[in-house]
Amino acid sequence: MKNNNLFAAMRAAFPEDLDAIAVETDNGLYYSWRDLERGTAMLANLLKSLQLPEGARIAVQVEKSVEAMMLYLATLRAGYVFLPLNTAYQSAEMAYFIANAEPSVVVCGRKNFGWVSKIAFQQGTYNVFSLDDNRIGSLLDRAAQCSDRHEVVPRKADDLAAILYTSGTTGRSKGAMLSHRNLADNAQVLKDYWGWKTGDVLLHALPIFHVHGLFVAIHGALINGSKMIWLSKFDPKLVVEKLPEATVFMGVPTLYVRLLAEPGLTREACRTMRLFVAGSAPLLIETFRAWQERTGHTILERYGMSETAMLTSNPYEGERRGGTVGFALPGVSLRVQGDGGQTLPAGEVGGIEVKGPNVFQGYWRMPEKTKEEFTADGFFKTGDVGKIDERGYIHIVGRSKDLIISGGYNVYPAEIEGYINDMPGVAESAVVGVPHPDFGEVGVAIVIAKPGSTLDGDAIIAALKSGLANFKIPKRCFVVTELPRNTMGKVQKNLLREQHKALFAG
Ligand code: MLC
Ligand code: AMP
Repeated sequence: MKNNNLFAAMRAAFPEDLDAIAVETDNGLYYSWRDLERGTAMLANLLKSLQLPEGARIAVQVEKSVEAMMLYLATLRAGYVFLPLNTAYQSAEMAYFIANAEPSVVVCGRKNFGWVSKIAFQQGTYNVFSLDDNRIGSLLDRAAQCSDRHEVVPRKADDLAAILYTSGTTGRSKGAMLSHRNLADNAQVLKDYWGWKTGDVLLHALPIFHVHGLFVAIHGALINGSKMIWLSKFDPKLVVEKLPEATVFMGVPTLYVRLLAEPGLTREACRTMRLFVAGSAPLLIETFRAWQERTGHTILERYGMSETAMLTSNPYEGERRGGTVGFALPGVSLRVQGDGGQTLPAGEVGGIEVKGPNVFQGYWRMPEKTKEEFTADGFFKTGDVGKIDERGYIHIVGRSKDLIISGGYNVYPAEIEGYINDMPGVAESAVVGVPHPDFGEVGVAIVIAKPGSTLDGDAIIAALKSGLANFKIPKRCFVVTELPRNTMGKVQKNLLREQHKALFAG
């Protein structure tokens, strides 16, 4: 019987010459395909030696490194479920994820080992390892003692490969469960759709705890047996310097905005490039055009989610239209629904719903929530609002979910409002997203004090910083006496957005 383990699909694409370079890092390290084979085998054997239960979750909050990527691949290889966590998450956020996912193994940076292991132990997770981005940590110490030979564990197509937490509209994060089939199918579809070919080199500059950097980028390169130039962090100067050695680059819109500010970004610097991909947030038409003018390349914008991996893409051959996310990928059914549940014709705006082999298995231990998000005929409600134009291109025009996407990271106002409302002296708050030249959109908080209390916006921001991941912190906080409301008493966030839309203009 076929082994549907996603790792097996990637391993099968390794080039014949295992001594060829698979990954080259910005700190001068070279990893061959054999290194990836051996490293993932040793880490998989370490996981195996822990005698974890079937379906065990491996929760990982570490800085970006090739070893961190190998830990992901080893988790697949060993048949367990990978749970990546943003390095910006602080203790309350980590405590929630660990309590909710009940991982059997937790891996964190050495400087966080004290508090992370305490949270893990309190939840009954005793396998806690450390891993830094310089190949130091107990994880590698232990793996070094393991065999470098390992048989890829057989997985069924629907077995879980990863759980990605995405915040919920109520403020509680939900774990999107992705299977080996979900990820393998999407990787294969993108390989064909984006014309990956022999000799491609991916310049990898994204974080590896979300769909874009972890799945779209890494799977893209590995399932094509392509080399990666691995940047530990996005640095626009370094990207420009490395572009002439690469053929493919992927980024959230903020990366493109920052690259355009580099004088070194020229047609000459992009001479070897074949493909620039953008996604995770709307790419402004000005950025799309400026890129075309400066580099001669047309950015290919695509659209996806943690729950579904990639859903749509502009064509590789054919016209890439700025301001659109292209067409549904092969195998994906996409429709735009009206309020009455009817499918809308071209040009009309409604809720985007999708179905396909890439759509997730549901939210971890939230069957009710899962049910709510699917229609009776099996379509997933994305919470994005859009339309299909007369030429079939899909446009995303808004979101029905109350969500801010800042620099490609999702921020749920409900979560931030919950924190602010719990502060002494706060009666109520509203967090809205406003345009920002660098991050696309950023959060702004508007707060009302309780009668008799005096509040200070800067102090509220400072207090939030001690509890929440930094990218979630509103960039400004205003204390006001009332919030605009409709006749039902609901806060009119659209008016707040309108009122503050020019805060960061220019
Ligand atoms: C950093 N900061 C942000 C921020 N990132 N603020 C708002 N939004 C963000 N995204 C703030 C920090 O809080 C800090 O503020 C200051 O900027 C400097 O922090 P930093 O860590 O040094 O920032 P920097 O390295 O410049 O990071 C910016 C960035 C990063 C754009 C490189 O945000 C990034 O890598 N974004 C990519 C996210 C991503 O991969 N998304 C894919 C999701 S997958 P202070 O006040 O503390 O100084 C998905 C599905 C799909 O959505 O379709 O792909
Ligand atoms: P996440 O939950 O982090 O996976 O974020 C998924 C969300 O990002 C989607 O539901 C969209 O709202 C948004 N998104 C992803 N790609 C695009 C894009 N190209 N244009 C507009 N929004 C996008």
